[in-house]
Amino acid sequence: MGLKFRHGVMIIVIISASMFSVSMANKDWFPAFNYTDWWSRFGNHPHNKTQQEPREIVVGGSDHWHFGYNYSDWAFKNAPFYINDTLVFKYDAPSATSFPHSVYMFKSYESFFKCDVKKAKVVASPVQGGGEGFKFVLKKWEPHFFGCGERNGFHCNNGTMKFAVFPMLRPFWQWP
Ligand SMILES: [Cu+2]
Repeated sequence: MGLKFRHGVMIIVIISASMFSVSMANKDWFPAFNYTDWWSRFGNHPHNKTQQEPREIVVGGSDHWHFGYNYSDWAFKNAPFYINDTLVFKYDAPSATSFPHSVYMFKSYESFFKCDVKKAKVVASPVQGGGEGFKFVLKKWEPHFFGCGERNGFHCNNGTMKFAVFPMLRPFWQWP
């Protein structure tokens, strides 16, 4: 009886372990999510109580917000992002020589994946990216799906102007 029970538990452990590895394999769809980061935050580590300052991050770095730059890759390389960090979207206002861009936020991963701009809400119009840029503060502990809304999703799809961010709770100790 006891042996059977233990056997059953082992099977459950194996199944959940394999499910975990499946979800790990799928984590590419959400590049900004960092598992090791979770461990450093909630694991049992000695730490000092220094709160790190929120960052202001220019989306795309010196490339700013334009057609054809791989923003998913950018988000992956610049992760982790934290709550109260500010994303700065910089793009020129529409002119004779530049294409208009904008910032939309998708409500679900599905609409983000398809660049379904009809199911997204406008967070910045084509004229809001000039000067210091449009600033978006990551206030909520939830996935944020950003994309350019221009040309009915063409910039988002073909121009790879899309990325996802899951802001983390900022650690109370110094980052190594
Ligand atoms: Cu665009």
